[in-house]
Amino acid sequence: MNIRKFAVIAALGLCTAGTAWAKDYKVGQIEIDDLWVRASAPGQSNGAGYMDIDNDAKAADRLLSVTSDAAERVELHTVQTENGVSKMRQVEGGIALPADTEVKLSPGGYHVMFIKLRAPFKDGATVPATLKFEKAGDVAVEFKVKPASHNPGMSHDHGAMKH
Ligand SMILES: [Cu+2]
Repeated sequence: MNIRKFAVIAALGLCTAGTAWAKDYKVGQIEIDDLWVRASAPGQSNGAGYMDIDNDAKAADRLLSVTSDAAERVELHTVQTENGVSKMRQVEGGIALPADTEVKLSPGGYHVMFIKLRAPFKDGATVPATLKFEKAGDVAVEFKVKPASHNPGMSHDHGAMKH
């Protein structure tokens, strides 16, 4: 095993360990796991949040919105690539959650956009928020702030994208 390969495996191991501490949430038949945001870089005024949403119900649901006192405004975004350029777009009408399906919000795809942070996200802190589902209702959650280097298997650098 060469050193680079070992480093990658070690990094993956750390991410897995982080996931194991994550608090899980449940509202109705919806389970939310591994909520995280990346620690803010100096001068960064926005932050992206990620999570896994598992809809165990036999009917589709929808993540309508996220609210949080940590930012002036919170939006649901997705990333679209046009002519080789990745751009973020607000998701109209929320994120669809098909029956019996897990939807992942992850770097390079769906994410929760915290706009104009009231204070920078600090490594190790938590960010309280409320998720609003169309059928399952509201649930209070906490996003865990992970180090700026945290990048679960994606080469896509969200932080470099323009709003
Ligand atoms: Cu965004």
